[in-house]
Amino acid sequence: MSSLQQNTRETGAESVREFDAIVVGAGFAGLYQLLSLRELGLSARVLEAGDGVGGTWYWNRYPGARCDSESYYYSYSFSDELQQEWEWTERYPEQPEIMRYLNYVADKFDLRPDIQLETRVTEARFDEDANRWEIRTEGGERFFTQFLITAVGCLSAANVPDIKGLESFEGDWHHTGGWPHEGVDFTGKRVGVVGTGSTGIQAIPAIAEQAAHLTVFQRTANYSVPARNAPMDPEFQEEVKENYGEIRRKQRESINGHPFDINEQSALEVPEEERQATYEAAWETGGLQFRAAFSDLVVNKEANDTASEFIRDKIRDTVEDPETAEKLTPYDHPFASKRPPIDTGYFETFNRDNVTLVDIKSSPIEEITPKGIRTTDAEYELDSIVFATGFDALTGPLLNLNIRGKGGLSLKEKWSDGPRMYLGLQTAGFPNMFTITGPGSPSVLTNMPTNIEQHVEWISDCIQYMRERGLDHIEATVDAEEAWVEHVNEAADRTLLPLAKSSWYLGANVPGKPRVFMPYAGGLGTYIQKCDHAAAKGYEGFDLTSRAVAAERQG
Ligand code: N01
Repeated sequence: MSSLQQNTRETGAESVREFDAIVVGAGFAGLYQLLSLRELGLSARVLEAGDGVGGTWYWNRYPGARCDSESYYYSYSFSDELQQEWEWTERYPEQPEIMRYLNYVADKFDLRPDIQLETRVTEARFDEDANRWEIRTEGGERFFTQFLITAVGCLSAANVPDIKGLESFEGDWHHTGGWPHEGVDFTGKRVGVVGTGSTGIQAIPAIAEQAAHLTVFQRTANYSVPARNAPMDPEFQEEVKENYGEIRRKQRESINGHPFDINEQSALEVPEEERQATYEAAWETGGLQFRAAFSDLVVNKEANDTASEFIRDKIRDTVEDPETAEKLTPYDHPFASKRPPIDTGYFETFNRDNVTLVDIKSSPIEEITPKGIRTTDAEYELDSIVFATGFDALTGPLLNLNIRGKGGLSLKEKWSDGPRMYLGLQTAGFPNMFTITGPGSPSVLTNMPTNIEQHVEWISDCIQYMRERGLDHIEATVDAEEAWVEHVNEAADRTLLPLAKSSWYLGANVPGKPRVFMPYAGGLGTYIQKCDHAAAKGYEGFDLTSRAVAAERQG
């Protein structure tokens, strides 16, 4: 019998369900959190808006969607059996392969009975008297739970730009983060793609191959490094499996959750010839480890300039039309100060006869007309528009849950000047609520499954600690939160990341969003040590109490 059946009671027309823990979201985070809570003996339920598991990967099924971390480490490490038996087919897994993997995990660990699909959470409210959360869904269901764990992902609230006239467009339009499951056939169509972040850079080459004509509307030119995707070499896969212990250790001790080695030399301490040879070798290897070519590319502007200029030269060498090449060349931010995209034939795509680049920084979009997109320069007739315009990152998915904590304070009010969390795990005033990879944790600056696993295990250990001691209430203190927010800012300021003024790390892509650097840039290894240290000191920075004992003392 599943915990749903065990904990359901019907009250008139309404069904009210009680659980020890409710997890919102059935992606990498939600699936593992469910398993981990079950192992503690808690009754837990996952509420998921989609009609399948997969989270961000469930929604992002646009053409060309592929992971930018390598398959052998963009995966769970918690089960050696799982990592030994699963066979990856490519260096970077394509979206359908990740979906197969997550569905396999859901079946292998028999998670489905405790996952409720097509259930969108619309409200969560902390009831102080009862010391529990009440959760409401779009379908009118109510749930009560001691612990609320959000596993909603960092990049799951689509940012569809508010452009005048969109509703008048006679063709079809889609945001990449909510792609139709049946796919979209662009054969013979005139397609416009707005946005050249990681998503646009993946989608543009794939759409160009199908469409009659593709017009790319670029606001900010971006750096990109070739992915060099290839079928998985069976020998390499075997070697990885034999060495998983060491690979996972390296990931957890690393800066970004990737197991590759960072060159210990500064880009500035080697002669020009050697520096260029190092970049050439890294370019040939491809992938996110281009950042590891030298030790100081994300912390020293002068060192970074050498990498940025190397990539600019590659763009000029690749793109045949000098005017198009110039438009595609980024000058406004240092390489890797925004999440660096990796690509398969992105710059080469602009050499195709059926592709046009429109610079909407110099000629902004004025409106969408029934026939297409009109900029200050011209009207571009289109049959389809693809918005690869990113997400209301990190905070958006949490604020969409309409969460209210103590005293009825809403998370929206509390975060009106930007997110405030302690360790990215809890926010003061919202007891017994944990966030997996929340603002203030390394999250999007890392290989996500690594940070997710660490968070899930930390949360489960904390709940276990509380249960063993008869504690039922945990809340980050305001002092710990303040100190952590300050530390997050200092950590960002030690890097070049805040220099990218149009970055979604800063919330700059969403009009009206507070400009606050959201993820923790101090490195995953350091971050894990800080989380472990807090736990070892009896959850330092958190108030842990038993409500019954507290009430007795008061009475
Ligand atoms: O979103 P983005 P994304 N008018 O915000 C432009 C992860 N990811 O979906 O830079 C016109 O980076 C915007 O322009 P600007 C990865 O972490 C992972 O591409 O704001 N243009 C930009 O060009 C990534 O970083 C994988 O000036 C507008 C683009 O749209 C994150 O998701 C794959 C606009 C948005 O770029 C987000 O990437 C894909 C407007 N009103 C993504 N608003 C993997 O491989 C925005 N833009 C795992």
